[in-house]
Amino acid sequence: MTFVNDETITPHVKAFQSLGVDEQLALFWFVYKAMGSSVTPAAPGAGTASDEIAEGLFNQVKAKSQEEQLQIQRDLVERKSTTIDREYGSLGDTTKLLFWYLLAQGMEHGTIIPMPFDYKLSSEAEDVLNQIKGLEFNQQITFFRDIVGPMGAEAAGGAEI
Ligand code: 45D
Repeated sequence: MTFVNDETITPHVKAFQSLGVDEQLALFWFVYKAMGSSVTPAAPGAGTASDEIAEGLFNQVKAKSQEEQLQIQRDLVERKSTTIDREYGSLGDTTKLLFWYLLAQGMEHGTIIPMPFDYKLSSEAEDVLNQIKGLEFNQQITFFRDIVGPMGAEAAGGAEI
């Protein structure tokens, strides 16, 4: 496993976080698309506690209207203190990643609000996308963890799962 120096990732994380909410969501989507099949949970449905928790939270989002689904994702990015954001905040970073992965899959399967088909990234977001594409796989994973970690809200005294 390659040693990943966090300092190489920090500028990319900062660049990502400096974008507007919708741009962050859109960029995250394009990154997911760019990764293609290189990311798949090792054993989908393996049934660990954290898998079930990610799925449980995902199912809550899936049950909402498309508008609410979008609002929930915007709230996560903006770190609002909603119920879902606090539940999200109690997850460990890998579980958070899995949750976003499930959302992206839901977008592909038509159960989560899709990207508008004509959505164009700003040139700033395009730059960040290219930076991320240029990272090695391990660095990309570190980048994702750093992005999804601080999203949502602080869990009220709960330990991370
Ligand atoms: O109308 O160790 C806009 C695991 C505009 C396994 C919009 C893993 C307006 C264990 C806002 C754009 C697999 C977990 C609409 C590791 C508008 C493990 C909507 C790795 C509709 C390492 C935008 C997992 C929307 C990884 C809805 C690396 C955007 C997972 C939504 C990576 C974007 C997951 C979403 C990634 C993006 C998920 C949901 C990159 C999700 C990206």
